Amino acid sequence: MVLPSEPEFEQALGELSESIKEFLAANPSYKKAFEVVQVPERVIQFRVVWEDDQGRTQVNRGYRVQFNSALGPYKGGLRLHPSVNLSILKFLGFEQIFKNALTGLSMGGGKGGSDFDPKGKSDNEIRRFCYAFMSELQRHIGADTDVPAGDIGTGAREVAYMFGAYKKLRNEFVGVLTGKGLTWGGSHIRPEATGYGLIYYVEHMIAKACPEYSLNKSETLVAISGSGNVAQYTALKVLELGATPLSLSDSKGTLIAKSTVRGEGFTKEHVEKIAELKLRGGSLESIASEFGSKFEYHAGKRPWTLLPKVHIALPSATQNEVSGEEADALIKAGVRIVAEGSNMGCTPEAIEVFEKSRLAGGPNAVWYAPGKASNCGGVAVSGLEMAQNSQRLNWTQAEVDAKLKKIMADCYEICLDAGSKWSGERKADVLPSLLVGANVGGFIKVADAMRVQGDWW
Ligand code: NDP
Ligand code: 8G0
Repeated sequence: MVLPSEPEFEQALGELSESIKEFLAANPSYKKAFEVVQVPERVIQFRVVWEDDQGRTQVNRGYRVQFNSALGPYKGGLRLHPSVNLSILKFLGFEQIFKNALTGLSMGGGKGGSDFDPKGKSDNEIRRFCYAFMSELQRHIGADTDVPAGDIGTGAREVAYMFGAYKKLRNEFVGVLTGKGLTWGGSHIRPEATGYGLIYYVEHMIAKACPEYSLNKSETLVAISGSGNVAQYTALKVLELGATPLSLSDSKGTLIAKSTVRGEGFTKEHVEKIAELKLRGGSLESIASEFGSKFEYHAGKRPWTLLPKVHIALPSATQNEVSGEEADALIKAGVRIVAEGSNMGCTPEAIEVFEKSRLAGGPNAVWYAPGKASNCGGVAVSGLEMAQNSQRLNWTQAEVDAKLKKIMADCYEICLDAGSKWSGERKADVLPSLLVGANVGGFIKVADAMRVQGDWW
């Protein structure tokens, strides 16, 4: 067996390839588009040298994958995490192309970052790293060329330092990054957008597949992984609507609510406490004891096997965070909806378990939504931030939220429609595949724009 040289990228490519099979069989000319779209337009790799607090030289690898610009300037976040490598950034950049297409906004796909680990670094070290990183990246990006943003390890503080560096180096105040502060070009709802958008998407899924699990009911039990930007705002929207979040996790372990009694999950105050902890770079383990006897901390575990009863599962930490066995455990716990807040949150084995359950149909079938559909709200509001920057004006919170809701509704409809057409013959009680729908829907849009621009023929 040949081992994959870019395992995460090959996984993402394999998923798309499998999903669009039926469409390609009926439309063979698009096979050429698939061959072309899997090669990035440009990959930039660079050295980042920065000074630590002891005055020592530190060096990291910096990257920007400019994957596809058929629909607009490259758009996608910057990940700062020791695991970052080209395989991970190519998978993220590749998924971003089709996700951005599903938002209906004018954005191409890209992703970047560095193997720099922000954990345990001082504020001054973060600032010096961000300046050093941007001193090279600045020559490759621009408001009409490539517009990066945050991602894992890159929050509001890092975006602000990078924006400041770009401005100094280029003498331009332009919308070259999204996720900016509200007073200097940022958009309302951008911090909330991925989590809120995920829940807006899930509301459509529930309405069609299992209205009995409305998020307005405290009996509806929601498992969430992660405790960063996406997980926090996902939990807050679940709470605002009235359902019960039962878990949050981080790279060290999981905190769960022990009771399945209605309403006895995490509260808004709990989530705010965790948000404050994460801003300081702390771990859930360090505050678990403050949550009292109704909560339980499990070191080294993810939430999926820990909960006896779950209706909705929302992986929101990182890629490949649900295994096949964990998917089985979720099904045993009664899960009906699985939607990714993270990118490629489910392993291929987990997806197979969920898709099999969907195909079996009936009252216990699971419905799975891939991240490129269910988490597109984040990049969508980044697109709205770009639009506001171009006009040099700011929309209100209510305006942005309404646009986000509309974008998630339209994205869901595209997925449902393409899924109905291209996910095989189905019995009346079998739902269309949102996996196929998202991949085919996004692919057609990108492939068509590439064809008329002369990228394939
Ligand atoms: P954050 O850095 O804010 O939070 C990441 C969370 O996931 C933290 O709880 C972190 O734990 C945990 N985590 C990160 N890496 C790992 C790992 N290798 N193993 C286990 N846990 C891990 O990132 P975001 O919330 O912004 O991103 C989460 C996911 O959502 C990512 O897949 C990202 O690409 C995706 N996404 C984000 C969007 C956004 O707008 N931010 C938009 C769309 C998708 P710890 O605190 O211990 O580090
Ligand atoms: O705003 C963005 O461009 C962005 C930031 C972080 C993650 C994502 C994503 O869609 O995965 C987009």
